[in-house]
Formats: sequence, C-alpha cells, structure tokens
Amino acid sequence: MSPIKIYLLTALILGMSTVSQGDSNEQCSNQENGETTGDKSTCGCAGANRPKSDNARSEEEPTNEHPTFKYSSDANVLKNLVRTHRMVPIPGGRFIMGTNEPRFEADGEMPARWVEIDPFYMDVYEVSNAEFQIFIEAAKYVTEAEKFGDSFVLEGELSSETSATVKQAVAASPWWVPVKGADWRHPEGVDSDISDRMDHPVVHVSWNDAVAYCTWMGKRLPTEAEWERACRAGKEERLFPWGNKLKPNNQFRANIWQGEFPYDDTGEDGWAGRCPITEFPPNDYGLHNIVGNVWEWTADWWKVSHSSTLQVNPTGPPSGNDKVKKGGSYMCTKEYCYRYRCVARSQNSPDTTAGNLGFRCASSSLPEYLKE
Ligand SMILES: [Ca+2]
Ligand SMILES: [Ca+2]
Repeated sequence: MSPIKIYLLTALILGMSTVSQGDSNEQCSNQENGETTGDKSTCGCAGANRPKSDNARSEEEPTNEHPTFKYSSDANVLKNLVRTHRMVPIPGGRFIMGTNEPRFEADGEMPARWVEIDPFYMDVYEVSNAEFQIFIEAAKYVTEAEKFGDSFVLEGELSSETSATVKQAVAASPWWVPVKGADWRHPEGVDSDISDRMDHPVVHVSWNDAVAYCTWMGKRLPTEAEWERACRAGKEERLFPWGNKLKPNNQFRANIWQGEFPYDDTGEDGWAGRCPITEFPPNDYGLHNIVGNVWEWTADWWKVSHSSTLQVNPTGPPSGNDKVKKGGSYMCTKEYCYRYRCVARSQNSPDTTAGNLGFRCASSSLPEYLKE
C-alpha cells in the first residue's frame, strides 16, 4: 500500500474529514445532504473529495482521431444504439442568476444578479453510459477512477460481499464509502456492471473525464451561468425548472430521494437510485433531468461571493480548488441536500468521482455532425 493510501486510510479511521475544506465546508457535518435549516448549511453536498495528495492520475490526454460523427446510429459501433447526444438551442440574453432568498447561504446562492450570455447549445440529456462507451472505445480513454482504482459509492447500494470488504467511510458523511474497483463500468464495485443500464447517466466520472469527453465530442462543459440559464428555461425566481411546486398535479418532475436518507430510497417517484436519462418530462427548453438524477459538472471554479453588478458571459474565477456542480441528484431530499433547485450549487475537486455525479455538455455552436 502506498504512503498516500495509508494516509487516507489512517485519516478515515481517525475520523478526519477528507472532504474538500473550501469556503463552504468548514463546519460540515454531513454531505450529500446539507441541513433542513438553509442558512446554517455549510455542507454543499460536496460528498467526498479525493485528497489532493492522491496524485496517481496520469496526464495522458485522449486521442482525438475519431470524431463522433463516425459513430452515427448506423455506424458499426453499438449498432442498435439510439444516440442521445443531440442538443437544443438555449437563447441568449439577460436573466437573473442566483437568488436573494438563499436556502444555503454558505453555498453562495445569492445574490440575485443580472447575467447576460450569448446563445448556446445544451445536451438534451445527461451523458449516458452508452454514449460514454463510444468515447472510451474510440479514444482509448481511461477514466480517473480506473486509474485511482476506487470511487465513492453510497454504501446502501453495495452487495453484501462488496460491503464486507469496505472498512473506510468519509467521516463527515459515512454513507459514502470508497469502493475498490468502482468505476463507470462497475458503479457499485467489481461485482456490478452497466449492461442493463446503458441508458442511465454515466457516473464515477471526474471533471477531467467530463472535459475529455466533451472535447472529443466537439463540445465543452457549460459555464455555471449557462447551466443555470438552461435550467430555469425562462422561469425567473422559481425554485425548480417547472415552477415552485415540487409535484405539480401531484406528479414528480425529477428523480430525487423519498424515504429516510440514507437508509430507505422508496422510489416513490418511480426510481430508487438513478434512472434512464430519458425519464421525467423535459423543462421548457427540452432538457431532461436538468435537476435530479445525477449532479452535473460545470466549467467554473468554485467561489461563494458574487458581484451583484451585471456580468456578461461570466466564466467564474480564473483558478480554484474545486469545480462547481449543479442540479442535485437522486440522493437529494428536502431535508437532506435540498439542492435540486436551479440556483443551488455545490463543489468537488476536479479529480473526484462518485456514484451520483455525472455531466452533460454544451457548445457555442451546433457541432457539424448534429446538423441535419
Ligand atoms: Ca427517486
Ligand atoms: Ca441532472
């Protein structure tokens, strides 16, 4: 075992938090879940971050010799695959980002401020296992979780065999356990696979992995402002992409957690755990699961103080320790991690991977291979 791994193990056994110690996590007592009292929350759903010293990641870049248009629906790879990489236009213009009524002040949800952005395109869906597999096979890319050899999984999702092998937990959020062999192909460890979940969002992908995928696709990650613009879909000052009621007409509109977290995911919304990327109605811009299901990486570095003056095409701070993620996940409840709201935000270090963290891509112009 390397000195770094021994340090990690020791830290976890001793109850030292290995999560990011950024602005919003100093008093964190739980993670994918924040608190019921928004003002005092400092957790940010940041989950478990990789220790900065764990630098096993290679700097290899993927090849870019296989443009994705070669892998159209009638190409020779994954012949029966229905592609889900299409994009919709998101109008530019001015909109209100953030809120003056934050649920989690420590997350930097405030203030409400005018932001002006250029029009852009956004993936309709979270990136699926099937789409990610095309990239992996063509670009010969190896994800960071595969290089590190582990990733964070919700303990309750593990088989009893895998659970028995796990001795560590993240002190501040003990439901997150680092599982050897957990990666995008094996979301719950080595005895799991994705063969019957190719239409589920890819998880256990780091920010670096997400950038590599989007770049290979001729796309990029959305900025936080673009993501929030896309989430709101023209609805200003609303909690959710569809309005203020969680369940309009008594219908769930997103995949979140029902039941006692983290023990009992009742799946009242139709899904215990992650769901296919095509589930749930789209928002008014045509985006599915823009909140809930899996958190989505954005391009921006994390900060919690924002200017209240008009920002034009903001891209976040020039550097930082953590990247912004948006939208909450299937693990969110109102009591724990009430972050399936468009203004909600959280953060992880760029090499962090977990079972509730995925992404979708954006693009300033529509890639050629997506044009009719
Ligand atoms: Ca659910
Ligand atoms: Ca999502």
